Amino acid sequence: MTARSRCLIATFCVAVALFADNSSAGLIDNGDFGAGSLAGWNASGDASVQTVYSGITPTSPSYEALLTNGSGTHVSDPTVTGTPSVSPGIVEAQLGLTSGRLSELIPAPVVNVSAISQTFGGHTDDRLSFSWNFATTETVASDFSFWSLVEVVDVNGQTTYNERVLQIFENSNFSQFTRKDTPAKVNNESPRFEWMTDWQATSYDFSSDGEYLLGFGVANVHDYYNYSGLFVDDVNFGPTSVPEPSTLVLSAIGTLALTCAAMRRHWAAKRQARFGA
Ligand SMILES: [Ca+2]
Ligand SMILES: [Ca+2]
Repeated sequence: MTARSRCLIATFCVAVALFADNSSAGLIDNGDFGAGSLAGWNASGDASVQTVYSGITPTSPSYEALLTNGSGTHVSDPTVTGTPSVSPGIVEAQLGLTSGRLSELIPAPVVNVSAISQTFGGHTDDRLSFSWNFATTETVASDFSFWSLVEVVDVNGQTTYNERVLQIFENSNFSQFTRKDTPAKVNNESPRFEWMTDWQATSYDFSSDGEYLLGFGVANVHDYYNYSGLFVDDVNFGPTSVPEPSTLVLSAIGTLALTCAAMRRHWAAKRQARFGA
């Protein structure tokens, strides 16, 4: 093999390695909501993107998703967008969950829900990660926010949905997180929230390849009164261990240096053979 061939192969290998390390990143469409819309997501109910709301700013520029369980039927139950939240059955179908599953989760009767969802290809050993912030005005019922991950399997034209994750982030009793006073009425939005968990990070490592349906939602429990919201941002899917850019650069430089050294030896040998130097 000539030095030139080795050079070409080495360069190709470096290019493939660089590509492979990032090949599964970015499979979530508009995961940072940077499009300034819910493009790439299916939405039900009161779902929107915001630059700031109730003093809650995105974790990445320049937008965050906001879901509320408002239905617009009562003064304590407003919506942000004017589109009311929907019945739990609609969201359960959207997210590939069995009928009645959301009420089983709390457990208490869910009245209405808003949700966003997206289907993507999952890979073994890759990681899904995202940021969320549950905010509420509820003081009595256990309004809750949640996320779901369902594997979508097609067998002989028949689609089945296998629930992998259905997890409450937090409910309005704040069983996991301490209530925090929301920052002062920064923007005087209506509706605004009174308490929140602040931004939290969640991740999930995949153990099998497949098509997955990812969902985020917020639910009213027992009645329509006193709304809650779920902020979502930075939904990412990629390798669990991404090499540092500096590591990649050093690897590429090292490989190219070895190749160039081999080429120099090759040219020196040719010169020696031709001129006898
Ligand atoms: Ca963002
Ligand atoms: Ca409520």
